[in-house]
Amino acid sequence: MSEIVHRTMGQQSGRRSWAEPWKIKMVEPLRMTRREDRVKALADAGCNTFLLRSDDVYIDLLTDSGTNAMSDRQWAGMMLGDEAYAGSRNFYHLEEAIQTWYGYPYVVPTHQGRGAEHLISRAAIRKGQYVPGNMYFTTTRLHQELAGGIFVDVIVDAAHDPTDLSPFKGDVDVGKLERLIAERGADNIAYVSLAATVNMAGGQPVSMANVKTLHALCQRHGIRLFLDATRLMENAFFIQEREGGYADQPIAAIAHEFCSHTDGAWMSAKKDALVNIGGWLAVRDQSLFEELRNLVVVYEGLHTYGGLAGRDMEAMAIGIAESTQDDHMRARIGQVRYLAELLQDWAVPMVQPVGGHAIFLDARGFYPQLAQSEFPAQTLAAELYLDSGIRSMERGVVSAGRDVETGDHHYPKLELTRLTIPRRVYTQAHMDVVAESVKAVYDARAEARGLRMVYEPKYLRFFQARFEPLS
Ligand code: P70
Repeated sequence: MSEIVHRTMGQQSGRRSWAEPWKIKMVEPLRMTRREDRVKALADAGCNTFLLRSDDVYIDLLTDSGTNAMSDRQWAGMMLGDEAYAGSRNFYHLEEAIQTWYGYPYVVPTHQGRGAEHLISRAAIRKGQYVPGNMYFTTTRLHQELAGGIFVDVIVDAAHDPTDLSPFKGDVDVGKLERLIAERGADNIAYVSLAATVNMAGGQPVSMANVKTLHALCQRHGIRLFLDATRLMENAFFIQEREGGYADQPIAAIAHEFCSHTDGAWMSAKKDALVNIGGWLAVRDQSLFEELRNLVVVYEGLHTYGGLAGRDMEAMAIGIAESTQDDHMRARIGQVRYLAELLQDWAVPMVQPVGGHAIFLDARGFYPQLAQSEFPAQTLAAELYLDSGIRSMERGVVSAGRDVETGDHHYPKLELTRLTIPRRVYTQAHMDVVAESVKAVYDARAEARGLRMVYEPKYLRFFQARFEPLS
């Protein structure tokens, strides 16, 4: 971890060019569709991109979750799966990878992120306790609420403003957290739930200074600080780029230091860790670990596989190490920025600064004529699909769900449509196609009419809700 930051061929010679640090060994054909097919597919899907068949999608930017291309080393690791029910050697590789790169001593594998969220929420929340966090995430908040917790958003105000250019819009507003502690009492705070980066804010990072301050504050009050490390390596890239004193430190060292200021973490390994399935939970406290290890056998599987195959754990262990490489991360975030720059040239409204995993289009900026109850971001996702078969995801009022007390919609300030970039999957030419399609939809913005919801499931409604166009 002490190696110096790796320079690209272009940087070594003072040139501007750079390229992906890999070449392609296997390809998967894409399917083109015609507009009339897309009209039908979208109607069958109730205008919800989660309900489309992937065969009807051309470029799939629904999510960066589980959609990564694995490396040759990861595929080789898949062949080394030790599918023993208990004590698989792949679990010990995974445990060692998490101890090495994240620095937590006690590890529990889970089938994916929400499996880990379920366990930590059950183990660490008493009914009626508050759970402050830097903006909600859908599954995180749901598990906190199902465990009897009350989520409180303590992110900086800048995070709610898509035009604010602050470099660390994922930071917790320490004043907000202090006020919550003073009002409710430290004993009524279950833990602080810190995500790095912050998905719903647009993939915005948390600074090292902020996590240090939070840790000191939490320690003074005897409150634990748990990290959602789903995209922590991306967060570390932003610290290297933007925070004083970190420019010459490798991402691996920055991420490790970040974790050292927390009491534990969970991860959806389907993102940073470059696999198609997997997750984990890791803590420093032995008695909490014992409780989590006990719970995992009830809900996920034995504590040495947690719902995963041995081969999945091996691929994850290798993927974690690959995710810490500076040249990998530069290319990953470089591709997101390439797309952003094309769109900025056309003044397409989006969250600024651009985050790590996606472009978040500002649907209010596209469709000022639509009320938030007419689902502008869902409308934009539908229009993009109709234009070119590109699949994106709503991150606005539909995702925010309803207030558990009043039953009303939550009306989030951010009404966004996410173009999420899978890791190592698409090329620069695909990004050109996406940019032109977004521009075409932006140019036709005055014609959009909005949607009404005709079916709404009880939990995480955005996954399965159905809509019809307003005429
Ligand atoms: C996405 C995915 C998953 C996720 C996350 C953070 C910061 C936990 C999880 C849960 C998948 C998704 C999930 C809910 C709604 C839409 C999409 N994010 N923490 O696409 O992990 O999915 O493995 O259970 O981003 O952003 P998992």
